[in-house]
Order: sequence, then structure tokens, then C-alpha cells
Amino acid sequence: MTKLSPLQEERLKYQPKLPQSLSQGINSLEMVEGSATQSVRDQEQIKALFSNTYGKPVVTFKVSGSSKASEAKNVGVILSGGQAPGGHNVIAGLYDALKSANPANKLYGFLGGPSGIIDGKYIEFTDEFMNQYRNTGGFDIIGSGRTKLETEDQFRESLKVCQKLGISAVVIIGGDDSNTNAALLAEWFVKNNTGIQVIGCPKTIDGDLKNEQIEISFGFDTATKTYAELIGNIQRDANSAKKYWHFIKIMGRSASHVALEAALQTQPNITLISEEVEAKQMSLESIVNYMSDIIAKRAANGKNFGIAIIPEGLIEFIPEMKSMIANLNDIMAELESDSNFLAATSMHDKFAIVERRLDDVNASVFSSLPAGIKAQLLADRDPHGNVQVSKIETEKLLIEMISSKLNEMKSQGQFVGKFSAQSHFFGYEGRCAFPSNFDADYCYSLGYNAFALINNGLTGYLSSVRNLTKPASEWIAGGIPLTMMMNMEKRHGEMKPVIQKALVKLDGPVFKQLSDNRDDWAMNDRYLFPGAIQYFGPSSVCDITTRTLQLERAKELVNA
Ligand code: FBP
Repeated sequence: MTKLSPLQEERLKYQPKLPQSLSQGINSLEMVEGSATQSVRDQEQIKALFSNTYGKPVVTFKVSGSSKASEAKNVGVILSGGQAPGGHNVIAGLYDALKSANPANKLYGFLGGPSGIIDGKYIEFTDEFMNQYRNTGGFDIIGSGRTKLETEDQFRESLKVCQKLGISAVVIIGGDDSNTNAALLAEWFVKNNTGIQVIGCPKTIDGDLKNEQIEISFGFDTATKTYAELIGNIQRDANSAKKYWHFIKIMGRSASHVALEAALQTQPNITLISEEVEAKQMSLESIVNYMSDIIAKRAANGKNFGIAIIPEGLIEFIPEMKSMIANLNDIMAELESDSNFLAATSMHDKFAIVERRLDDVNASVFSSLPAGIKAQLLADRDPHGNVQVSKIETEKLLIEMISSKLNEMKSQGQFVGKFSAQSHFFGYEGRCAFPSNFDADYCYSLGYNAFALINNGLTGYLSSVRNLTKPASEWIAGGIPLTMMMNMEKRHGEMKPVIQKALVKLDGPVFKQLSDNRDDWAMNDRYLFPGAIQYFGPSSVCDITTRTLQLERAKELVNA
């Protein structure tokens, strides 16, 4: 038996809450259908590509007076994409719902992400196995992966594996790209009369898989609280030592929701929001000028320290970079099979090949970047054709450029202080944290509800639990058609149907909270220190000192 930490033991005892409608038994639910839906954009193209699953209604569940018997079913589950706190609870909710509907039901977990269903790598869940993972962070229960499910061959292999295991429904727990896979698989299964249903669950710490029915993706709550704790700790350090500027890049592949939420929880001096940078058409130079100006003004007040939050996806929102990266993505797709490029041994030669192929303006933007950033931009795309922004050190690029700008300002008498910077990247630190109570409840409900959708014969739907600012008992459970969230976008150089990402709304109340306060936060130190999200835990965690100290003290006592 694996040794557990005191907090793990305590969290295993936590019983996640369900919406009232789901808590009365899975077989006594009544499904209420809304009106037909349409995709967010490109309706004709999406309808043509999803002729069997397009236009279905939004559904909600309510308790019915009677309970109906549920035929035995085998279900498969996949964790897809980046880790997000609470994934294990989605599976726990799905497992508990499925077993309570009919104890003969079986749940299979495909290993290592979507590739598990293609390669037939799976485990069957048992009570004992499931129980070890309740309310824990991580996706290690079955592992995750980023294989894109999109080809006929992959669908046929998945079908064979499902048929071998008698699986009649697959649940894909993933973000926008993974749920796009879910929509494609659902459509293919219907088109080929397989009778296999596909249900998605909205996962991603990035918080960009949302709309009116999906208020937030799971993991965002815990991840932002974890980053806020870390930022708060750094703010204390900066405010104590008063000698460093900390440039903190915060995860979030594209949208800046994570950076924005973490900033509202901590009130740093500077917060960049990618969506604003794009809307104001801010060049890299103007971002550097904006930040340098605040640094210089604080220095003039004797403050040579501060905190700057930089969203991970920033680089793709700076207009000249966006254009260059789009051009580069197309070129990289072609270069995958270019023998000269593949044979090039030095980065210098690779840069030269790329620069020759880029349009003139994009080539000059690319060539102006430091070699390290250029190499990061050429690194492998993810399987969906995206630049891996987590590998691009924007925070270091900004430090370098701001240093030069401040030197220039100093020579003109416009900067009188010192600039010494530390860089940080918070991402992986938060993706597998113990889920907060909110995420533990929300995820369990999403999983439980996914089985309700299966039990009611739906396919091509995303599990939806909303009314989330109310107590869990008042949450509204139901489902939305995946096609409702789709539009056409360019991927790997081709137009593809994908779920549209929800970006930060610059006219919304969340961004307004930042924009109303940021001038004050820039010059005055209004830092908030949120502290540990698990602070209120078992006394063995909260009140007792570190292992190091305990071991050292124990040794000292033995030696005394
Ligand atoms: P998902 O969209 O799959 O949830 O992943 C989000 C994310 O955590 C991003 O914030 C980040 O850019 C990316 O994953 C990192 O990917 P990887 O885990 O492959 O390094």
C-alpha cells in the first residue's frame, strides 16, 4: 500500500457535493429539451461536416417522480491534454453514477490519453482502485496525452477496441481541442451506425472553454488559487528585500483568464492582458515602453522593486508576432517534410531557411528576436498545430528588452534607479494541485452528469453544470451539443472545425476590475497575500513543521 500524506488521507474522506437534481438517483432523472442550437460561427460549414450531430437542443435534468431500470453498459473514459486539478473526481463521479445506475455496469479507462483507445491500452476500474484517487490532483490514475483523434483509421481502430470491450459510450475529458476530437468521434460513430455515444467534459486550467452553458472549465479555480498563493509569497519577498523586479509568466496557452484572475487575487504592480495588447495593437516595443515607464516612475519614488504578471500566450497576441507566427506555422507544416530543413544541423542554418520562406515583414520580425526565442518558436508544434507557448520565455525576452530600454533612458536622465529582475514561470506548479472544494464538487458533478447524458441516449454533448456561484445543491445539470461551440479555424495550414476559445472580454466586469485599479496598484503597493489554499486542513499539516526540521531534530535528540 502506497504511503499517503496526512492531507491525502484527509482529502480521501471528503464527500463531494452534487446538484440536488443529480443527488436523487441517476435512474430517476427527467431530461428537459430546449430549442435547436447552431454553431457560434460558420454555420453552413459546421452543419455540413456534422450532419448527424448538428443542431441538437440544450438539455437539463430534473428529478422525475419515477425511477426506470437501466440496462447494463460498458463505458470508456479518456483524460486528454494538459492536467487540471479535479480530473480524478470527474472519473469518480462517472464511476459512482454508472455503478449506482446498475452495478453490472463497467468503466474502462484508456491509458495515456486518446492514443489509449486507438492502441487498445486500458484498465478496468474497481472500487479499490478508484477509492485511492478521490479528491486528489493529477491525471495519473490513467495518464493523459495530446494525440489528436481525427483520421478515419484512428476512428476505425477506436471502434474495434470499443467493440472488443463491449463499450457503448466514451467520455472524453479535455479542453477545446480534445472536445473537438470528441465531436468528430461522435459524428463518425453515428454516421457509421456503431451505436457508440461520445460525451465530453470541460477541462482546462486555462479557463477558455466557456460560454453561457459552461460557466468555467474545471481546474481553473484550483490552479488560479495556487498561482495566487505563489505570487503573494513573491510579493512579500519583493516588498521585504526591495531590490528585485519579479517577472512572472503565468500559464494559459492563449487566453489571459488565469493571469487576470491571479492578478485580481494578488494586486501586482503590472499585469499584461494579451487580449488588450491585441485590441490596442500594441507592438512589442510599446509593451516594453509601457512597462519601462512604470518601472522608472516607481524608481523615481525610491522603489526599485515590483511584480509584473505576463500571460503565457502574450507573444501570439502582439500584432507583429501574431502575423509572423501564423506565417511560421504554415511554413513549419511544409518544413516537416523538407529534406534541407531536416538535414540542417545548426540552428543558424534552420533560421536562415525559415527567414528565406517568411514574408518580408515577418522575416524581419523573426530576425530581430534573440536566438533563444527564435529556437523556441521553431520547436515542435503540439499535435493540434499550435506553437508550444509554455516553451517560449517571453518573461526573459521582456526583461532583456526592458533592461536595454532603461539603460537608454538612464543615459537621457529619464531613469534614476536600479533594475534587477528575476524571472518565474508558474504553470506546472498548479495543474496537479489538490482540487479545491469547489473543483472537487464541480468535477464530481460533471462526471456524474456525463453518465446521466449517456443514460439518456445522448451523443456529441458536453457535460454542463451551471449556476456555479450558488451552493452546489442549486447547480443546474444538463448538456450542450459540442457543435454549438464550433467554428472554422486554420490549423496546420488548413481550415478545420474547432471549438472556439473564449478570450478575456475587455468590456466585461472582470477586466474592468483590473483596469479601474491598475494605476493605483502600479505605484502603490496594494499587494494581497492569499496564502495556501489548503491552509484550513488537518492539524497534522497546518500546525506541524517541515519533514527536514523534524528529521534533523530527531537526529539531534538521538545524538544528544
Ligand atoms: P489544455 O488546454 O490541454 O488543458 O492544456 C493547457 C495547458 O496547461 C496550457 O496552459 C499550457 O500552455 C499547455 O497546457 C502546456 O502543455 P504541456 O503540458 O504539453 O507542456
